[in-house]
Amino acid sequence: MKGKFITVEGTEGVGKTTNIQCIASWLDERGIAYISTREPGGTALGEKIRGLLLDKENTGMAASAELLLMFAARAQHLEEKIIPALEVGTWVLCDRFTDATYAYQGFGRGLNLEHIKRLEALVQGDLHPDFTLILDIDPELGMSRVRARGELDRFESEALEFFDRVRAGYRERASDNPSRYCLVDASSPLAVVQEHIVAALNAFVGGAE
Ligand code: Z5A
Repeated sequence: MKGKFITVEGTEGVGKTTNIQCIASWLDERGIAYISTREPGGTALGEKIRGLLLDKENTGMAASAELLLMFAARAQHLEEKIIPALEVGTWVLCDRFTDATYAYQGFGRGLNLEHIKRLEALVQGDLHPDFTLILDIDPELGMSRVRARGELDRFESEALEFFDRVRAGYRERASDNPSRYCLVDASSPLAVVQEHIVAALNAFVGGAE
């Protein structure tokens, strides 16, 4: 029996970390075995790559280098952690995955979406998340939350227009494939956001049974 693969996405400060805890509690309540992980990162090698990607000193990083580093970290993550877990029936809860690559490197940086698709096929084969939660927020509000938290990383230092394009990318992907994605308005109070998330998870499990 294969585990289910759940991913959580959105622009900066949208509340992924906060709401992943809500999903983890939902899994705990049902006695579902899972691992919680993140991208870029999730393995020792992946976390080193994450360090390179987020380091503000790497201002001159080419967009294509950024893209390849994302997929390098992902290849390691899949082989070392995600696939072995799914194969023994453990669910995987992942903070960002390939939708982020389409949104940030594709829509945000303007890289060719067909190139991303080819890398996706090379690295993942036909493995895709079963359910993707996209937390949606006006980037200006998200960035005000992030700024209140402290120092900004290389991505967080981008202009608002960049995050507008990233957001548009996520919304387009969600509307193209409504059966896999659930788009939740993340500007609402946390309790309301979490009510929507729990309803979406219940519907996902109901549909998967
Ligand atoms: N990236 C990429 O470009 N391509 C890829 O393929 C992948 C990633 C996989 C690192 O990701 C970067 O990698 C990311 C995209 C790029 N860009 N950046 N930066 P990350 O996920 O680690 O970084 P992040 O998006 O900045 O996540 P974050 O900073 O941890 O934010 P968050 O998890 O979404 O938010 P949070 O920490 O849960 O919440 C932020 C604050 O808002 C916090 O104080 C909360 O208490 C508050 N909050 C949350 N929800 C609410 C509500 N509903 N109301 C009020 N306040 C709230």
